[in-house]
Parts: sequence; C-alpha cells; structure tokens
Amino acid sequence: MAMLSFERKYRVRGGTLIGGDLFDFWVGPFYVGFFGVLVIFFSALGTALIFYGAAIGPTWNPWQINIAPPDLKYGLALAPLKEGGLWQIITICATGAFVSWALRQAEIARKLGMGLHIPFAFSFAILAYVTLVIFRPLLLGAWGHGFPYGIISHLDWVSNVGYQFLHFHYNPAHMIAITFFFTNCLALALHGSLILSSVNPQRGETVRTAEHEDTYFRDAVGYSIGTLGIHRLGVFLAISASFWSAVCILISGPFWTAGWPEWWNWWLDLPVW
Ligand code: 07D
Ligand code: 07D
Ligand code: U10
Repeated sequence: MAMLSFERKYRVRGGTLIGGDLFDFWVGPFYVGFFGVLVIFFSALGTALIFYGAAIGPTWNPWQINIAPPDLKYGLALAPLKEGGLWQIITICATGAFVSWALRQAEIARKLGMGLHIPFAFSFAILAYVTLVIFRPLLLGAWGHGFPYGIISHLDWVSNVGYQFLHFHYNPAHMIAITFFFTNCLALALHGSLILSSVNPQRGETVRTAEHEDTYFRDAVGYSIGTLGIHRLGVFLAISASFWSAVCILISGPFWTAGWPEWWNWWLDLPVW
C-alpha cells in the first residue's frame, strides 16, 4: 500500500519497548513491532484452538459453540485438553493477546510522542477480563469458576452466577459499576451531541467555538466542565465502570458467600434503630 502523504512524517524509527529495530516496520496500514507479532501469534493460536474445540464439539452453530472451563474437581491443576485444557490454553492466548495489544498501543504512542492514556484505559478492560478468568478462579481454588467461551454459554454463566447470589442487583459494587456505565453513556451522548451542534453547522452557517459550548452548559446547568475536562471525565467514567465491575465479581464468592440482599442487613443492624 502506498504511503499517504502525511505518513512519511509520522512513520519514524524508535519508541519500541523491546526488539529495537527488529520489528519496527509497517504492513499496509498496521504498525507491527514485537508486540504486533505476539498479538498475531496469540490470536492465531487462540482462534485455531477455538476452531479445534468447535470441531470436536457437537455443533458448528456460531451461537452454540462452547469451550467450557475444566470441571471443579481439577481445582487449579492443568486439565486434559478435551476436558477444559483447551479453555486453559485459550485463556493464556487471550490474556497474552490483550496484554500484547496494550503494549503495542504503548509503543505506537511512544513513537508519536503521545501520552500513554490509551493503553492505560484499555488495561482496565483487561483487568475485568483477568479478574473473571484468573484472579477469581485462583481465589476460589478452581479454574472451573471462569466463564465459558461461547456466545450463548457465557450469558448462561452470567445468569447462573447472578442467581447463585439470589439477586445480583443487591451487590453494592455492581450498583456502582452500573451507575458508571450509565453515566458514561449520558456523558458521551452530551459530548457527541454538543460537538455536532457546534462544529457541524447547516450549509451557510458558521462553526461555533468552544466558548459557545461552555456557554451552552452554563446557561443550561450553571457550570461547564470545559473542553479538556469532558475528556478527562470520559476516561474516568469508563475506567471506573470496568474497575467496579472487576470489584463486584471479585467479591462475589471469595469475600461474600451469602445472597447479596443479605449484605444489606448491616443497615437493619444499625444501633440507631
Ligand atoms: C462493540 C467492540 C467490538 C467487539 C465485539 C466482540 C468476539 C467473541 C468468540 C464465539 C462492546 C467480538 C466478539 C471476538 C466471539 C467466540 C468464541 C465492544 C465492542 C463485537 N464478552 N456479554 C456480548 C465478550 C463477558 C455479556 C457480545 C468478550 C463477561 C452480556 C459479544 C468478552 C460478562 C452480553 C461479547 C466478554 C459478559 C454480552 C457483544 C471477554 C460480563 C450481551 C459485546 C473477552 C462482562 C451481548 C450474545 C460488545 C450479547 C454480549 C463478547 C465477557 C456479559 C459476543 C469478547 C463474562 C450480558 N459479549 N460478557 O458489543 O449480545 O462489547 O451476547 O471478556 O447481551 Mg460478553
Ligand atoms: C470483561 C470485557 C473485556 C474485553 C477485553 C477485550 C477481543 C477482541 C476482536 C473485534 C467488563 C476483548 C477483545 C476478544 C475482539 C475484534 C477484531 C468488560 C469485559 C479485554 N448487570 N452481572 C456486570 C448489569 C444482572 C452479573 C458488569 C446491568 C443480573 C454477573 C456490569 C444489569 C444478574 C456479572 C453489569 C445487570 C447479573 C455481572 C459487566 C441490568 C444476572 C459479572 C460489564 C440493567 C441474573 C460482570 C467483571 C463488565 C462483571 C457483570 C451490568 C443485571 C449478574 C456492571 C446494567 C441481576 C455474574 N453486570 N447482572 O464487567 O462485573 O465489563 O464482570 O439488569 O461477572 Mg450484571
Ligand atoms: C477515536 C477518537 C478520534 C478519532 C478516532 C477514534 C476514539 C477525535 C481522530 C477511533 C474510533 C473509531 C474508528 C470509531 C469505531 C470504533 C469502535 C466502535 C470500537 C470498536 C472497534 C472495532 C470493532 C474494530 C476492531 C478491529 C481491530 C481491533 C483491528 C483488527 C486488526 C488486526 C487483526 C491486525 C492487527 C495488526 C497487528 C497485530 C500488527 C501486525 C500486522 C500484520 C503482520 C499484518 C496482518 C497479518 C495478518 C492478517 C496475518 C493473519 C493473522 C491472523 C490469522 C490472526 C488474526 C486473527 C483474527 C481472528 C482477526 O477519539 O478523535 O479520530 O478515529
């Protein structure tokens, strides 16, 4: 693929975390780097193993394909390939691919002299995933507590684990996470619509400025967080949503074994009554 005119300026040497010049090149639009090679390796192996798991399973229906974790009886040991061992290797591949992807983001940011905000934010998604398939199973003493890899089967897992705690909505960290997710959605709706309303005018009208944007919210709610501030808020809301998700599932089992409604008994037990 031919270089776009501006790419010559940005496709520069250096910034790699490992490997020096070795993989410091592009294939088409993609920067490669050592971690790009790792991403391709882990995702190709992981995807191939999912296909192998599907091949030895009962169905090719994409919705029904299921790669289950080992039975609880295997504890934290390695399981035979066809009894959860596949899930264990796929988990290693997925974690390897996600972490390599974050490090590739970091290399690209360094190359461009940018901040590391993107890999920092993505690492919170990785945190939620490894909490589900590594940290929580480790604390509970069996890989069998990880979620199964399949479109419908992972939904069944969420529902089953939810009802194990009678009413998952009563999990206070789940409440905080959900509130962050909803607030994140509100913030992006406000931001997206504010930007479009000021910089994408009808034909013949002029583009408005950041001052208009500030004034809009001062008029409407008495305060504007500002053009940089809204992006800080966005990252904060998004990483907080993932963080509290990780917390809400990590405490379910390892630190709280009763139903979640029962947790609220502390309120009834307050001496003030
Ligand atoms: C839009 C970016 C693009 C990414 C997409 C996902 C695959 C999986 C692999 C068949 C926002 C690509 C999907 C590569 C195919 C195989 C083996 C991101 C965007 C389009 N879920 N989940 C989905 C994953 C968990 C839950 C959809 C992944 C937890 C519920 C998709 C993970 C819990 C619902 C999917 C993961 C949970 C879904 C849409 C990892 C709590 C839905 C995702 C690695 C977090 C929804 C049928 C989306 C649905 C849905 C992928 C983990 C709950 C298949 C990769 C265990 C309740 N999940 N999920 O748009 O329609 O994300 O399901 O952790 O209702 Mg899930
Ligand atoms: C884990 C995804 C990480 C993804 C990565 C990247 C690829 C590449 C390639 C596209 C965290 C993957 C990339 C594969 C793709 C290409 C090319 C994100 C992850 C690293 N709940 N609930 C949550 C709500 C109920 C239950 C979280 C709402 C019921 C359990 C969130 C409701 C019961 C668990 C949330 C609701 C129940 C959760 C999920 C409403 C079921 C979890 C978001 C309105 C009966 C999970 C860490 C998340 C969790 C979780 C929301 C209802 C159970 C806060 C809004 C009452 C068991 N629920 N829930 O975590 O915390 O994203 O996971 O009713 O385990 Mg819940
Ligand atoms: C933002 C912004 C802003 C912008 C922006 C954006 C945020 C104001 C200035 C960005 C936002 C958007 C573009 C909007 C849309 C985005 C979303 C809704 C988020 C969700 C995104 C997706 C669903 C797309 C996901 C696509 C991905 C992740 C790309 C997939 C790419 C690859 C698989 C290749 C990766 C390349 C690597 C690892 C480097 C090495 C590459 C090579 C060697 C070449 C390729 C080699 C092969 C193909 C070999 C074969 C590989 C295999 C078999 C393994 C792959 C396995 C698979 C299963 C795919 O704020 O500013 O504007 O734009």
